[in-house]
Amino acid sequence: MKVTTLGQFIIERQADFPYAKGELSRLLRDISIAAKIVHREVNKAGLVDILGETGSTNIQGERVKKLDVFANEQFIAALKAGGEVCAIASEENDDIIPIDSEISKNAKYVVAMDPLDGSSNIDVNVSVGTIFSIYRRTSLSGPGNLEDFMQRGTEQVAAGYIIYGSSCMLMYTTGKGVNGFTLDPSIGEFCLSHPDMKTPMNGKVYSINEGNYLHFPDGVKKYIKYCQEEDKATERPYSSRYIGSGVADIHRNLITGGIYIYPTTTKSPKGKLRLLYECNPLAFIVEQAGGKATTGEKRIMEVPVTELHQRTPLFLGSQHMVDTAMAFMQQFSTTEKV
Ligand code: AHM
Ligand code: MG
Repeated sequence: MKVTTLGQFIIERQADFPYAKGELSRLLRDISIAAKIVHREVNKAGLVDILGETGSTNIQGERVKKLDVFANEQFIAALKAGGEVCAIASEENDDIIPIDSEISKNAKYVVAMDPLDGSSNIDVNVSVGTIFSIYRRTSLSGPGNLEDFMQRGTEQVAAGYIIYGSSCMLMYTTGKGVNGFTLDPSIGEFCLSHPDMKTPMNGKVYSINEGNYLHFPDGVKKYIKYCQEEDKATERPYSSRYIGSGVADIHRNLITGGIYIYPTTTKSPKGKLRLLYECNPLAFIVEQAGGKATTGEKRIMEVPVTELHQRTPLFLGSQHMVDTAMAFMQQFSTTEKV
């Protein structure tokens, strides 16, 4: 059986980007290196009681870091060392990180990322993930600036996520479909396991934090009730599955078919999730796999980006399910427009 590693695959696909001269390939490689390091630490998270509590000093005399802080530092370090990006935006940093170094002086890209999404799940041994989004810079030279990130999701040149789950997987797209790689720990390589991945047009899973039910827009409440009704023709009721770790919920739904919703609530009137480094990259992946991603009203990737940490409601997954949920939104929600 032929095994294709991520490195080989990227080289083979480089011809898709004749103008990119390998920079994008190197950037993806830098991300995969940080992912392996974070994977190693996530795997050891349960040992923290033995090796030292977060914030304490471990046996080597180093401060034990929270994993989300550690992940942030690893990705930033890998991207800086690679020299292909001129600025980074991260969920962990209030402001962008401009990069001003000799090796990055010709860098063409900026990266927005959520280094460890769903980090409340680490302490309970549940999957977490990293989400990343790559844009071509709009500034001309020098370190990147905030404006470089104020681009719609449609301008992404690549996006992906890593899921630190029962296996560690890296999924990415450059706008020519989605390919998934599973880390083989025995050789330390991501190997192509899900080539040209497609998501089903329909599914039987809905994923939403129903604890917030009373605070949802009417359209969402009605859609949830629709999912729960008995109907043979559409194989309802659907199953409710919510891990509370976005990458894990979305990854499962991508494979089996399903819908993930994080709507506006009366407590979070703009939604909870972030447009730049959560919703846009996930939307790019899901669309490239044949699914759909909207705010409940319009396409996520066309929402103008005006703030680094901008929030948006998200309806994402199998096309038919997203269409149905949007129809409920249109019919029942008149006051919650975003
Ligand atoms: P985070 O970036 O602070 O981890 O928040 C994002 C996470 C998603 O992974 C997950 O789907 C969602 O927030 C869960 O939120 P809630 O606990 O409100 O349902
Ligand atoms: Mg997050």
